Amino acid sequence: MGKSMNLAIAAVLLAAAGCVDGTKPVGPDRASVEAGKRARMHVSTEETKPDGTMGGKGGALHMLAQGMGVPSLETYSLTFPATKNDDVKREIHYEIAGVKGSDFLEIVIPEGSLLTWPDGTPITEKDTVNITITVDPVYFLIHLAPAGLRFDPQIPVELNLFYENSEDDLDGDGDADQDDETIRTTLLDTYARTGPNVPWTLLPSAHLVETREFAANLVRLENVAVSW
Ligand SMILES: [Ca+2]
Ligand SMILES: [Ca+2]
Repeated sequence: MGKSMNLAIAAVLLAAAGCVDGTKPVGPDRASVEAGKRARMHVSTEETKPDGTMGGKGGALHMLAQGMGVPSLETYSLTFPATKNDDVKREIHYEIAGVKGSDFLEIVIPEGSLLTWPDGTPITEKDTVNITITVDPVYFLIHLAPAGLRFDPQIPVELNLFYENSEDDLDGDGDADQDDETIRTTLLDTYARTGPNVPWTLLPSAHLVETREFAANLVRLENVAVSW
């Protein structure tokens, strides 16, 4: 890495720190968590713009983050086999001291749903597909691979994402009030894209506002985010 790149990253981190000061965090823990989130966004994802927002259709996309102090997930990477001949269902939960907690994700691949490999080759009844779910540790963002694998639109995959453990201060002004609730109930949605250089587009889903859950149908493996 060249000196200019190091300087660029340092400048971005300084800018991020300035952002945190400007939002009047409620305490030092909040500030350090927020700084960590923003630093991570700038340094380790290829999906962010220089201002820390995600590239979205017609503007920035704000990804929903996990709340502070919420339990970890039981796993952040899950690989499982699927065939055309069986229903496959997998779940990822939160976990506290080795005990399974509330739901984070549920995916169902119905019998007959697997259609084509990413290169367009048909998936046959003899094929076994190893599907991998990778979960972002900070945001409600999952990567589904092999990206581009297609499902029969008549028998789509069912994906449920549960966000009861999300952050409450969605607008980042240091409180959790009606403004945040309005964002959650009216703007929050699911978005998808197949790779880092492709724009995010709305992924149609049902928003169960009361239970804080999104239910989407997938016709291909891609990246899915809960965002606004
Ligand atoms: Ca707020
Ligand atoms: Ca407020």
